[in-house]
Amino acid sequence: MKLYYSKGTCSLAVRIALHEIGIKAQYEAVNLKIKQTESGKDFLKINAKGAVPALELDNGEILTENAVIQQYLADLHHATTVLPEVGNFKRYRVLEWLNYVSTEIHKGCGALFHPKIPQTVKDEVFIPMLKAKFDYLDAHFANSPFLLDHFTLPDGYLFVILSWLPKFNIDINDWKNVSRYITDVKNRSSVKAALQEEQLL
Ligand SMILES: N[C@@H](CCC(=O)N[C@@H](CS)C(=O)NCC(=O)O)C(=O)O
Repeated sequence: MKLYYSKGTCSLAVRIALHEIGIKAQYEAVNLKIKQTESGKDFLKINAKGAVPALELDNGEILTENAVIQQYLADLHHATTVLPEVGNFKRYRVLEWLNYVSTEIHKGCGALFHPKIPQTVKDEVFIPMLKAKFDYLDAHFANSPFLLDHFTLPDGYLFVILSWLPKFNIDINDWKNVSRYITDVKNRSSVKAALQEEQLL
């Protein structure tokens, strides 16, 4: 299988999951601005949505959507530590967080990247909305080492999104428990390996 990725973007969450589960994969970088892969392919022919991550399976199928790719990988390899089996209620706790990270935290950052949204709107509307979510996470991490009681799929994903905060001049040290969580996740060997591969460490 091959992961189409772009350095430091949300596709890094899939790379972390691949390492955490222990799956060997190929990787091909995508230039998102021109929608071209490093081997010169038109990325829009691979994923018409133009976004990473996109996972190419050995049968040629392309699977997109971060939260779904991660579930597929865990299920395929029976990686029940990071995603419990169907029917186990703990699975739905993991999916509850995966959905929250995807729809609230990841997409909550979307407006901050938009070049046409004025900075004042970002400062007065979008950043406060995001900060309220960090308050929620901070309270959660006061009593929990990870999103759940051990590292599961959404932790790698949340870690990646939180790594973008300096770009928006948000200081994570304002949230002590989130800050501790980031350090703990960063120390995992799967996360270190993924960061090293993308030359982010
Ligand atoms: N719904 C997609 C969104 C993925 C996404 O937002 N990817 C960003 C990188 S973090 C991207 O490729 N943006 C380029 C674009 O959409 O043109 C998912 O959850 O995987």
